[in-house]
Amino acid sequence: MNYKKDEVTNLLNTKCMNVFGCSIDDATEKQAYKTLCYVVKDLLAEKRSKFAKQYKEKEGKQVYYMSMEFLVGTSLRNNLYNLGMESVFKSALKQKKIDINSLYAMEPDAGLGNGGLGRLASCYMDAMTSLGMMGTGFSIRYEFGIFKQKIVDGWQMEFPDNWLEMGDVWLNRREDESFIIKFGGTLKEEWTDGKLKVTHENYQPVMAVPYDMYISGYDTDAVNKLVLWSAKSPNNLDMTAFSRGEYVRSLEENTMAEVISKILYPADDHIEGKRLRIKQQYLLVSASLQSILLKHIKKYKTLDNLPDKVAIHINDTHPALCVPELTRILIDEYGYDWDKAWDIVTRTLTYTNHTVMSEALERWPESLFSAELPRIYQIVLEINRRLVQKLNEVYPGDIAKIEYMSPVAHGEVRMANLCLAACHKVNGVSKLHSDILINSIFKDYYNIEPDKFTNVTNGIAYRRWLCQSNPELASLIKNLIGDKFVHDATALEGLLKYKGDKNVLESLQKIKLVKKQALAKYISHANGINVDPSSIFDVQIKRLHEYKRQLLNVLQILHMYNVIKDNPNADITPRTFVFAAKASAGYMMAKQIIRLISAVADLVDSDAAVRDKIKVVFIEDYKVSLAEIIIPAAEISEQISIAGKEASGTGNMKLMINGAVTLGTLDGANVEICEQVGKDNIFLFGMTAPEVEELWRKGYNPNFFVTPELKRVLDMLTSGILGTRFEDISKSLLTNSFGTADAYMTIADFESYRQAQERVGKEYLNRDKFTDMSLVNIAKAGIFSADRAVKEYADNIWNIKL
Ligand code: 26W
Repeated sequence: MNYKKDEVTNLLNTKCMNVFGCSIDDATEKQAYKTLCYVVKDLLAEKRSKFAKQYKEKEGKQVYYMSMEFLVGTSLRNNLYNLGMESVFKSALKQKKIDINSLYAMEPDAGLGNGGLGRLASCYMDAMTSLGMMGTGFSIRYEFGIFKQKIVDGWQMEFPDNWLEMGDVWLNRREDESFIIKFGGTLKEEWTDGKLKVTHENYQPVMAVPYDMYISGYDTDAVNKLVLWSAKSPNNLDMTAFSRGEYVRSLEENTMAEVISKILYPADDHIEGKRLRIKQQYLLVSASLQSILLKHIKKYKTLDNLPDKVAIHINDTHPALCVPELTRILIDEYGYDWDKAWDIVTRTLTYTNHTVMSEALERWPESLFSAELPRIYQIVLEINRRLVQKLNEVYPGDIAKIEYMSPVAHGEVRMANLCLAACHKVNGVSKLHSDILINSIFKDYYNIEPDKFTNVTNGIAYRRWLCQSNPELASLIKNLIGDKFVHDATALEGLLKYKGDKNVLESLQKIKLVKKQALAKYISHANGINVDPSSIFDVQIKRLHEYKRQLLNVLQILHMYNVIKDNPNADITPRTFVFAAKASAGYMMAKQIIRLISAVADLVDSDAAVRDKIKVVFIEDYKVSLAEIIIPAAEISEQISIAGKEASGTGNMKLMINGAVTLGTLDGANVEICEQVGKDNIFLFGMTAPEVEELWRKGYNPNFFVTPELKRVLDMLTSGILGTRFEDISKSLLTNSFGTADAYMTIADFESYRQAQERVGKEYLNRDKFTDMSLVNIAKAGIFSADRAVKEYADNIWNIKL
């Protein structure tokens, strides 16, 4: 958009006057921040209305992306950047003596997600918009997003994230577009004219009120919407109770309804079979589908062509209720018969799987499911009945297999099987992950319908992660190869011709140093620790989970500690180990590992012989905006999950494009990172996925893999670090009474990891060679752009022409 400085100043003044009754000169900082956001929102609204009009005339196919999570992070800088208006706003504000950076700093992260899955959804909204697609995200307006984390004496403490106070500036409430969602109740069945009619009675109605958030894209006419549903009681007060003087009881029902959208479930990678969670899922699904179908009917007067005009995407199984709910609406509300309804359902829905961890595959007890969603339950049973009938023809008599594939079995409703039964396309999120899906957990479905399955390797909104978070690097790249890469990330390959170019390597080193200094400043402020910007910055930043093996990292640090203690002159390249990770609140082992990291941080710091060589920092409250500070400063990207468990990873891609070299296993997208950069530009270690499988088959006893160095480290856990013992951890690694010790093979991979870390230390000493590796990583990161990923979804999954 083309605005001059004075016009921007006018917009700011008028808005400030309208909302706060003062000019921008007299506004408080908070008022200035809100004014700026409102002005940007208005610009987006204007663009949106043009885009929507254009689109309406075209009658193209559109995507609805259903996800319980969107980890949006901050929007202000992103929107200004995307509109190409950052500098004009900056100078307009500067004239008013307002530093735009201090306004940026006031924006809370919209933390409406846990980790990888939620952030991916946000990156894809950005890419859809940048590609000019009509794509709408649907989720929940959690009043409290992912909790705030503080570390107190090594323990994680959780605090509520009241993001709406400053974050609601981006939301537009649309009360008039609300829908009623029905929970509980009973079903009445009647035969009329030879047709069975089911009526849902005595249900508790909850109103779903949408809040729209505009999503901008880079250099595009498109503006998309993220629609966040909020639960509201349909009747404000129970007047009978109120008139009897029972004020509190009259409010009770409101509170019960409104609690549905209060809080994001903070569990990543494990299910909690909670009633409230299924209500959240149904609220999202039912409200979104009602809204999609109403719009469609208004436009086309029929739902027969729904699959030609609409793709509805199920982001992991959390919105899997789309399957029975869409069926229900078509049958109960629009009068379709089963076969026709099912045909529409299957041709409209698609599904992405994001994890193979069995504890994360959603299952609901039938009793809870049927009590909360009686009509939906009935439909699920019918889907199941028809499927089992079909499977009996394909696998006659193979009861075990049919049971394994069934959406309903053993007293549970299994959401992944529901998606597999109904969706016409199913994908994994990296080559390795998609292979594992078809060769193992979804094998039986693959055997009947191989064409249903595909892969789309994840991608990132690299303009946020490179151009916005690391403008210094982006501008160097522009000087070297021009700005084509801002539209087309594969143009980064142009950098390869600067391999070995002394000047370029020096510039890269200078920029890295600047970003390391910035992170050092943050750490000194947040942790009160001074870290040395000339040491290697080695980072592991992601949710805390045993399979991601933060523990492997700490054990190796303890080993380094021992080496230095034995020989203070040992040849160790100074290193700063940075961790940032939230543990799900009830995950005790994860919390113990955080404690261990903190204890090791204290241990190395307390020792004069060690502290100049290694530093360990745990930065609290990991979130999108913090990642934007850490990632540009990183030199080593720790991607050390046990092979076969990390579906893809996306932090690995963000770190790569900022020049960090991966130290990792051949897991998830690391495999493809390795393919891109070649074995010389990545530090690989550990067992491969088939080797892991083979070791489980043979029987794994970690005790056979304990080297003397590792034994010494494990003994430290047992005897205590600065007085704290970590026996839970060492026991979980070694006590093999039921063959369950070390479920993530930390011990089996330790020696290989130790050696890889030794290589890192040595290779870093040749700075130019290391920087060359870094350059190759940046140059080869283009393929991991979300633009590429979304194009593949459009081509292979949604059947949308761009
Ligand atoms: C129901 C509890 C629950 C909550 C979240 C189960 C599972 C999840 C997600 C599937 C976990 C998740 O975020 N998975 C991550 O998805 C990323 C995007 O595809 C991948 O890059 C990560 O490898 C994967 O762990």
